[in-house]
Amino acid sequence: QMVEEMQGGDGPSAWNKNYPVADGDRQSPIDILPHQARHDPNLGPFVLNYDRCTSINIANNGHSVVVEFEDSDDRSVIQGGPLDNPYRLKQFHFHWGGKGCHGSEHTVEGNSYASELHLVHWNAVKFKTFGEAASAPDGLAVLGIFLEGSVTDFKGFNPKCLLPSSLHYWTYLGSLTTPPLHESVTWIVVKEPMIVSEKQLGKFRTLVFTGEEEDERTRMENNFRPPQLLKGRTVRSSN
Ligand code: BO1
Ligand code: ZN
Repeated sequence: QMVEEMQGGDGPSAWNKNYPVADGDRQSPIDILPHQARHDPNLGPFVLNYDRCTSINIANNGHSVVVEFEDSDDRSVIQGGPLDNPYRLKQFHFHWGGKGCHGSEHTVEGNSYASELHLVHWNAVKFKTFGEAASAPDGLAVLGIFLEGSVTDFKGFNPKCLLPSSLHYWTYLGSLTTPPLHESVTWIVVKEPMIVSEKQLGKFRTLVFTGEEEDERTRMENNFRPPQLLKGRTVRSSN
């Protein structure tokens, strides 16, 4: 891909050099084929308890914009769905592209959305720290929400409507989508996208990469990994 050549070949296709698990058996993201997803009547709804959540800070971490949460107790958790116990909210961040229609990590039948929100949770029932959970097969649960850019008018738009009205989802066993790419994530990808304006997506694209020398001064865009091989995994559907 041209983007990578311009970034000096240290992008997703070069990650297997330092992180062999990049070619592993449960990597993320994936292309979701709805017709091949298995309907599982045992998959109940997932429940978000974010009522008393305490955000700590918001940062440009060099790769995305990240909001971190206090995670010393179980006050903000996701539970139910494919999960055996509550997972604590640690942070959320976004992936986006440089053009209207690309930017999500997961794709649906080969189609991208403009952006993807990741709410990252860890299994504090089984593990002592996020770091410990992050490399365990059942350590993390990431909730993925697609953001779709719209060309329609948004005057008088009530932000409450940004929550998708339906929380039906696909779920599969996968990985972190950036190094260290640990295969520790139960992915829960919500089917219905949220609508955001092009102006909001434009705000993302005003951010600037930091850290890697080649990335300096380049606008933060296309910070998504392309879909990886399914390698026999089953994607389950909540409805
Ligand atoms: S993602 O949701 O699969 N895109 C994803 C990818 C990488 C991380 C998290 C989520 N990385 C981890 C870092 C930790 C850091 C943690 C929380 O994020 O490996 O060092 O503490 O910010
Ligand atoms: Zn992510």
